[in-house]
Amino acid sequence: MRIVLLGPPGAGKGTQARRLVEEYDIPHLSTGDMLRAAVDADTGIGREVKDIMVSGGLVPDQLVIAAVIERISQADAERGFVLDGFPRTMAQAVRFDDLLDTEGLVIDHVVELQADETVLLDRIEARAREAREQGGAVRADDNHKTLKLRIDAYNEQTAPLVDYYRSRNILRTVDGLQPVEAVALDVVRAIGQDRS
Ligand code: B4P
Repeated sequence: MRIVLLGPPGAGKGTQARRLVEEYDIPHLSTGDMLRAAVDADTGIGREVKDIMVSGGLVPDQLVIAAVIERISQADAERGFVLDGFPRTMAQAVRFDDLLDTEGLVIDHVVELQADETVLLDRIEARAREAREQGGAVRADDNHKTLKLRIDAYNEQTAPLVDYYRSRNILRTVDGLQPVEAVALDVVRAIGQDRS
């Protein structure tokens, strides 16, 4: 089972990906988490992407693609995966399809989580507030100004993927404005429809 979650920042991709990991016993591949780990560990890649992430931009395609290729070559990805935050550009999508094709594989399901801008801002601010209250680290990109830029990057570079996957009839859209449990039910139902 190879699943891609699409949606603007804060739509709930990470939240729903963690549910799908439990539901289908497949690994969670979050390019955001991978890049944040590289920044925290101060690796060469981390130093390269830090400023881009803080500014809300997308990191270069080649770098993200290489990280995903390395990750999906690991043994646990043989049984499938849920991709959260990748692909995010047409170049990433096409390269990923080519890569899967060489292995005789395809993406089985793409689920788009829809949510409007006001809710995204509320959620991101709530996450930052919660982190502060718990004495934890607030994500460097979880603030009003950067969120605006992340949403612009989504609209310009990622939103076109919706039509790309729709034209291949593997896209299902779910209302991401609902409570987490309701979104989770709809996501599993959307995937189930495809399988029946
Ligand atoms: P990501 O880490 O992918 O961050 P995201 O899109 O902002 O988060 P997500 O949609 O997963 O929201 P979440 O579930 O956490 O990317 C960060 C940065 O990394 C990018 O800006 C870019 O610079 C870089 N990057 C990553 N991948 C890349 C790629 N492929 N190419 C180039 N650059 C890349 O939810 C947010 C909050 O909402 C949480 O607090 C959650 O609890 C809450 N929430 C979720 N669902 C909810 C619901 N239904 N109701 C109420 N609250 C909900």
